[in-house]
Amino acid sequence: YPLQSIPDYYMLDQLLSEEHKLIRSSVRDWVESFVIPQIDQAAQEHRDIPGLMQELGKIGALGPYIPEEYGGAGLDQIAYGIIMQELERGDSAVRSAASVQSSLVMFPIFKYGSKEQKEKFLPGLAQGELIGAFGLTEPNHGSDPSSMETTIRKTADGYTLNGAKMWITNAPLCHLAVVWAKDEEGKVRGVIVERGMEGFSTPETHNKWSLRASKTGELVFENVRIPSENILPGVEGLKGPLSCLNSARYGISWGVIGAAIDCYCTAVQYTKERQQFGKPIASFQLQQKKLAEFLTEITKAQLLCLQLGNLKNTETATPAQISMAKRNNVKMAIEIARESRQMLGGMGIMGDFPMMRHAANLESVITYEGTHDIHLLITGLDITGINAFS
Ligand code: TGC
Ligand code: FAD
Repeated sequence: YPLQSIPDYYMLDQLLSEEHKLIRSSVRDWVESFVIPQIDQAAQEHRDIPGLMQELGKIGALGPYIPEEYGGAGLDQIAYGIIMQELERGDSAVRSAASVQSSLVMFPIFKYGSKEQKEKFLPGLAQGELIGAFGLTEPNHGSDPSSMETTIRKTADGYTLNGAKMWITNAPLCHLAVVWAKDEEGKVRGVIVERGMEGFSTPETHNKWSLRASKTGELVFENVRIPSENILPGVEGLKGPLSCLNSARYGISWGVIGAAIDCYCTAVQYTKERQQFGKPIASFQLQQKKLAEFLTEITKAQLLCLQLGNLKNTETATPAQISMAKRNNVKMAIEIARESRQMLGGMGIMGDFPMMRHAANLESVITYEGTHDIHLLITGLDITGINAFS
């Protein structure tokens, strides 16, 4: 489909700066030239895209809102969101790579790290020369990270880390991982674990039917000796990892609009060209209903993100507002992916079209960064003041 057909039904461009539009067009061009030509094959072959992180670094997609002194681009939150949207129009795996690196690795090091940690890691992460991972989820504790079993214990000359993390994006590729573990007092601490530390391994998780162009794996710690300088000094407690999730969930809210746009634009073009019963299938009311609902939902999601971005820019967005946007927008995108796939008939299951890949990817997106149901319960808690989790 022509890029001019990407919808802006409510003329939201009027609310964007020239810089936002410039960033969007450069990331869009990069996705067209670098991601789209190879993404289907990478996903079919269940392998990552070679050199992806360095490429993301070159286009400024890693840590866009981290200040320039640490290698970031010093952009605002709306620019970050726009970048995520454009990347996920290509594939959720590409957005995942950028969101983990930006929100879950660079953000905690920038926000809670020492000056030395920032200087040591942030510039390499921003360039994509270093690949980071984020370890919160464990085999026995996903939605309930406060019950984590991974431990960090003080020793004579530093710390020892024991335990395991599961479902970790980029674990098999990472040079470092920001890992969350409990100390002797049961307080959650952030630890930077580096590749090569004895007792640290990262086995890959094979045979996924979702996010196939992204590497997922475990982080296993067997008496890993951690020097004191690798502990994040600026935060204690579950609010450390959960504050990183605020940033990543916000980015996902924007990102999935990109996946929905890719499905919508493909469906518009296909249904106008494909003829059945002597007419384009776009001329049938049932198909028009679907297209009209897709555009309505995409437009509503865009509005939600834009205002959430304004709130993020003034640091007034609440975690519950972010949960609402993540939950609403991922549901919107997964429904558009599934419905639009049907509109292509048999062709919809083929790799020549993006729907099946987006629909499968979005099964992970609706699960990670807090499941669909957990975000509903966060909203329920915000409304009632009553915690229904436990
Ligand atoms: P709770 O008692 O509510 O809170 C504990 C402490 O944390 C604070 N807090 C937050 N702080 C910042 N941001 C938030 N969103 C926060 N939510 C809570 C809270 O104020 C409290 O602070 P303090 O100072 O009083 O101690 O915690 P809880 O144990 O009841 O859990 C609440 C719940 C269920 C909402 C939370 O655990 C949760 O969000 N669970 C979902 C887990 C999750 O999202 N995991 C994601 C793993 S990372 C991932 O999926 C990456 S995929 C990336 C990719 O590939 O793109
Ligand atoms: P569970 O917590 O076991 O939940 C199973 C079901 O029970 C869900 O439907 C859930 O909604 C429901 N449920 C749980 N508790 C309640 C409740 N109180 N009330 C009602 N229903 C409930 N994690 C990381 O730390 N870092 C990463 O980089 C990362 N990347 C990921 C990449 C992929 C591809 C995937 C699939 C996951 C990734 N995750 C990562 C893990 C992800 O965050 C977890 O899978 C997610 O938080 C859910 O945890 P779980 O899988 O253990 O499911």
